Amino acid sequence: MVFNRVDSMDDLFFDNIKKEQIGSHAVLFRKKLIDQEHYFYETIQAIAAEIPFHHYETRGGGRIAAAMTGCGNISWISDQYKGYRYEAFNPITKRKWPAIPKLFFDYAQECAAAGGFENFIPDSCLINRYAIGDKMGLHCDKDEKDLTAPIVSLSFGLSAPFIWGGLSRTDPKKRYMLHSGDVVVWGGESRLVYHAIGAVQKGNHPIFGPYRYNLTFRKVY
Ligand code: MD3
Ligand code: FE
Repeated sequence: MVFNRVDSMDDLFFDNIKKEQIGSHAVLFRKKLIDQEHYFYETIQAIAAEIPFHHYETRGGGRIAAAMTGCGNISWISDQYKGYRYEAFNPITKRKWPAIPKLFFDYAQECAAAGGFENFIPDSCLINRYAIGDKMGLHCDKDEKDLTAPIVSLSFGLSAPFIWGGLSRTDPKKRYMLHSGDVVVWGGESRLVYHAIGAVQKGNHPIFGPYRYNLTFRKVY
């Protein structure tokens, strides 16, 4: 009998998708959505046609490198006066965000379940677009009312290092490269970990061009 060698008992092939346990309640699925790249590209562009990608400002006037749009009942915004928060109306167009497309919802729910969180009902999807060299500083996401729900993160296009620490800002960090089609699910004890994105790598992706896109599905209420 032949056994496949695995580097650790946490590295398994599940439905041919490599699954790495990167934290107590954080799992990374390599290339899980690689066959859906075209669908995600087209649908992101359709959402951006309604609510254009925008560079929000942090409180005090700093500029966030990633350009953002979103969908769902509420989505994430920020401005120099009140800082970041979730809002039902987009401040640029003064319109409601587009609904989460049915397939977005289904993929997010399927990914959450694969990560051990059944029946995930996201009400918000933040879409971040990074140009080459853009970063996102160390932070944790704690403004969602329901911290028992996981966050599902989908990456597309150019690659970037994902930096992931602990519950305290100064805890030691680990680094994982995230590539197009990779999915990460965070919940439980890993829900409030500090994380960051290092400089997006140079390149020109055949579908996504000179950008990295990240979608985070959240249950805010
Ligand atoms: C771990 N986005 O939008 S996704 C964010 O790639 C954000 O654009 C990064 O951090 C990006 O807030 C990283 C991975 C991620 C997202 C939310 C998390 C990891 C998380 C919330 C809790 C723990
Ligand atoms: Fe985050």
